[in-house]
Amino acid sequence: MRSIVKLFTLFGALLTFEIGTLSQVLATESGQPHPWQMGLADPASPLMSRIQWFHDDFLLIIITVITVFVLLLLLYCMIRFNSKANPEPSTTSHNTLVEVAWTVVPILILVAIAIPSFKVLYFDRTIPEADMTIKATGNQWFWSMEYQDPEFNGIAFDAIMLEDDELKPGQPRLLAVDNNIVVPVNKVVRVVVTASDVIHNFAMPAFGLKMDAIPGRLNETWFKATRTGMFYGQCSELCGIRHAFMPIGIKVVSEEEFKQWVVKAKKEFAGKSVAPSKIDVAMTKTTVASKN
Ligand SMILES: [Cu+2]
Repeated sequence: MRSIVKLFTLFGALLTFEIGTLSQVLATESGQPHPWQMGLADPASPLMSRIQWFHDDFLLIIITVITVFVLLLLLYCMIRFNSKANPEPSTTSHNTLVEVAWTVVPILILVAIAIPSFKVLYFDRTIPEADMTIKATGNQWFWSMEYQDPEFNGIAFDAIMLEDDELKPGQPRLLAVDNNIVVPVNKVVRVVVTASDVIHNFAMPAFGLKMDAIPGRLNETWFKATRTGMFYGQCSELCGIRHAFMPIGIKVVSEEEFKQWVVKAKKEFAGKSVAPSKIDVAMTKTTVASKN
């Protein structure tokens, strides 16, 4: 089913001669949305793989079968029972067998959907023993990240969206940030999510993450990145004027590269909390945005 979604995307790209899109679709699976994308993000965690199976290979088939069945039923009724084909309609008003069937069959379908649905939810909510913990705090309008384990000496930084003139080649507009979360591949990362002002939401489609960041409350989620690369997410809770401009970048690297990054990051970020200057930057940008 996944390949069908991809085929549709390719077809859409061909129709509009979007060669760039074509190459992107054919290119290696990316950690960011691309033009003409249909369907979910390419999974990069065990949770997202399960979510994708549930949606693409299970729900989509059930939905298609039901839709086609109802369409055929409608067409049959329109042709077989219109006033020309059936001038003297039957006066039947009840049929016990049909009524029991159209009650019981949907119940069975819902139960069949509920079982794998709960399985996915259970998998999501059962946080395995974590290799490391990162705290993400949503602020209007940027994220503050903290590496919580003692071996990181309190690496902490803010992640602020890059403006158009700050983008380096290859960095996506409105998604790239100045400081990415860096994590090792195939390690369980617990993410503790909270907010300092209003409700935000820590969302990372390729990992299947979407967790509300609520002031005064600690929410927990987790991911295990199954491949290296750059992954992008966004705040997914309307949180104010610059809600659309507080993306999240997660860079998944090999164990070795991660160790090197930690050495560097300790020098740059250790023991720092939210820098007031950066809050000012975000606020200034807001003023500019509201003036425009
Ligand atoms: Cu937000």
